[in-house]
Amino acid sequence: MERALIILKPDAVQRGLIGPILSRLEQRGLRFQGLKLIQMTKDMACQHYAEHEGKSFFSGLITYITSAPVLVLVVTGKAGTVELVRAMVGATNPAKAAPGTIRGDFGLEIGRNLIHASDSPENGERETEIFFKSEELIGQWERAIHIWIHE
Ligand code: IDP
Ligand code: MG
Repeated sequence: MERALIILKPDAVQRGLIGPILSRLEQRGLRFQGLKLIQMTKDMACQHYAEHEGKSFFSGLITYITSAPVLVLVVTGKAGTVELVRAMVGATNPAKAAPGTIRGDFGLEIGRNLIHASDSPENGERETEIFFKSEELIGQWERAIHIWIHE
């Protein structure tokens, strides 16, 4: 089992793109384990983006991600789920992201790239713990259409 932490960033929420982006994830067949709208605190943002501390874009990134509500969600699935979600999200810079990806279809600039997705199963676990208490995550459940998505 793998977990990916996904964030629909302030620009996605403000632009009314929660529905279209969640639809893509649902239609692909992914299973949501937890989902909520939050106002990210500076502490949460710094913890989440700790690896980027000291980079030129860091302070702008923290301002951006805390500037309006975000939707945080956890997607679970078999091995490879994290990589699959990253492929759906597309390259960091939307200007270079392939058409058909979320960033490639909805964005234009790196500083407004709409969505975050964990880049490894380890980060999926680490990032999930920043935003969700264990009781906020649904345990074992299967979508009714599971057998029509999985062999
Ligand atoms: P990722 O979100 O595709 O994993 P990272 O390199 O981990 O990309 O960067 C984290 C986030 O920091 C990006 O999604 C983007 O919001 C922001 N970011 C990265 N590079 C730049 C930049 O050069 N200018 C402005 N923002 C940036
Ligand atoms: Mg990253």
